[in-house]
Amino acid sequence: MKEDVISILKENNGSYVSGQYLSIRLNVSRTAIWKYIKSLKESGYIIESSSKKGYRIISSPDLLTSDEIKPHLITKYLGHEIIHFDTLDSTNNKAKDIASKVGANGTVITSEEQVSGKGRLGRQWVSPKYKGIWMSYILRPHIEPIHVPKITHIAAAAVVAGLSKLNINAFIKWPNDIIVNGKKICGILTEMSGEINCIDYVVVGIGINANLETIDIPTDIIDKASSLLIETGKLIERKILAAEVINSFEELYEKFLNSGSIKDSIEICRKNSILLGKEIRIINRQHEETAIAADISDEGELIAEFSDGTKRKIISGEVSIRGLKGYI
Ligand code: BT5
Repeated sequence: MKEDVISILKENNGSYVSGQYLSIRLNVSRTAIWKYIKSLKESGYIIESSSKKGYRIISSPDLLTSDEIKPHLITKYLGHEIIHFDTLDSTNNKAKDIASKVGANGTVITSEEQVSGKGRLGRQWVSPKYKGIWMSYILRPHIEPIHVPKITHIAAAAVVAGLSKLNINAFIKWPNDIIVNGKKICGILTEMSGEINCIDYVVVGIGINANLETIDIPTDIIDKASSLLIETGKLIERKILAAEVINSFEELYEKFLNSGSIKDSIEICRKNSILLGKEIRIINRQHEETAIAADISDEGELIAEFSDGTKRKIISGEVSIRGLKGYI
């Protein structure tokens, strides 16, 4: 209901809307409207109240709600339904829960914080309140499960493209880390449910450290993790960046669905790769090898070249990649 009040106030572009009009249109009492307005003010909306004229909106907070993100979307379906939470364990878990019931293709789950944000292989993802963009997309592609890892490359390319709209130059540490000034500012976690030949749903989770400050980052990861605020010195409008990433994702994802190829995404991944040409350690369980990151194939595999000149394709998810001297 609060969302409906905000939509009506926004429809009126800063002009006054009477309490009576709101109460008739939403079929609730004027006291209820007053309570919604009070709660909206508490969550950061600046709303002017006049006993004669009613209410008018002056400004909106930077929240990851449907109302705040949707006006900036140019998508055909992605984000047309945004389900927003103040707090969650993990947006990926919530998205999987919703997808296993009715969640439509293109539904986006956002949360202001995650108390058990997840990385790959059961790792943790730090997700403090109001500081980042913690979002997951529900997708129902008609593709074979073997192609699902490609969606991580699409997401990585979409984050880089979204950041470039804000004039932020970012790099990709294949396959799922986004890097600014040598530090990780975003991670991607793609999960799926289905059978051998058929996907029920895919959930793409994207976590972007927008406005984290140094004290928000645990000391054990401070040497490799950072935020856009720390690296650029500028406060990021999370709703705008979230919308830009959603817009870029749908465009690249549609190209994939229509052509069966992720060439456009891979082009972005190659151009912005932080690994290509560098010496890397390929860590697969206990086994560790050194190679040069020679290329990324059109299918998204990392092509590693070994000292004897042989090359091998590495599939994302198979290994961890580290720079020779540290994280990159
Ligand atoms: C990832 O895993 O990078 C995937 C992260 C995906 C997070 C999103 S947020 C929305 C959605 N909902 C979820 O629950 N998850 C997704 P991985 O490559 O395994 O990296 C995890 C490692 O990154 C951790 O072990 C830490 O070392 C480091 N890390 C943890 N939190 C971080 C943060 N906020 N920023 C940068 N690095 C972090």
